Amino acid sequence: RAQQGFTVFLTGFSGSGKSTIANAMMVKLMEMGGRPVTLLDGDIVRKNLSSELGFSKEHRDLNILRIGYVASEITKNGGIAICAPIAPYAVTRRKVREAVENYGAFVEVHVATSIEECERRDRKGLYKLAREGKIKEFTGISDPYDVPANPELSIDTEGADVDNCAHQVILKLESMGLI
Ligand code: GGZ
Repeated sequence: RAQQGFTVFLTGFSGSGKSTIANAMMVKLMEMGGRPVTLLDGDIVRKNLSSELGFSKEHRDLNILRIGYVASEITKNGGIAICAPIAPYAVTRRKVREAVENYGAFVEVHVATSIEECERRDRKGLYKLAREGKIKEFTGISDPYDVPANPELSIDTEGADVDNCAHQVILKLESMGLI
């Protein structure tokens, strides 16, 4: 019997390491062969599916529900979807979980880098702009983030390198019987 599809949904602050971990996982899963792997990264989606949207609660929710719809279609067809948006609202993440679980497994991964560490790194200079009020409604600074209450996995990136973080997700997928 063909293996079921599944969605890995990484959530966390800007600069938490979601994209980096998603890319490393993508490489590992593709090396294993078999099912196609589709990456739905925050910035890819915002450029190609959600280019008209901003960062109000309504627009973030729309963005996440679109990602969830695409992930559920991929899952339905037996593929692997890796999503990596901030997805700050628990209710919206739950809706995506429900959509995906109609067809396969939903693996929520909290990339739990603290806001202090993300701001200290400030790789793109966005936190500085948010502090200066030049970016409004910035997640963790001037906009909310609901910490996941029951993720399948929570990753502490402060004591582990990218490869190790991606490996933790792979081990979780193995323990769930998904790969
Ligand atoms: C949060 C923002 C904002 C605001 C622009 N708040 O580090 P980045 O740049 O590449 O990741 C952030 C990205 C967040 O988009 P998402 O689609 O993942 O967000 S959501 O899930 O909430 O829809 C950041 C950039 O967009 N960015 N303004 N105000 N991040």
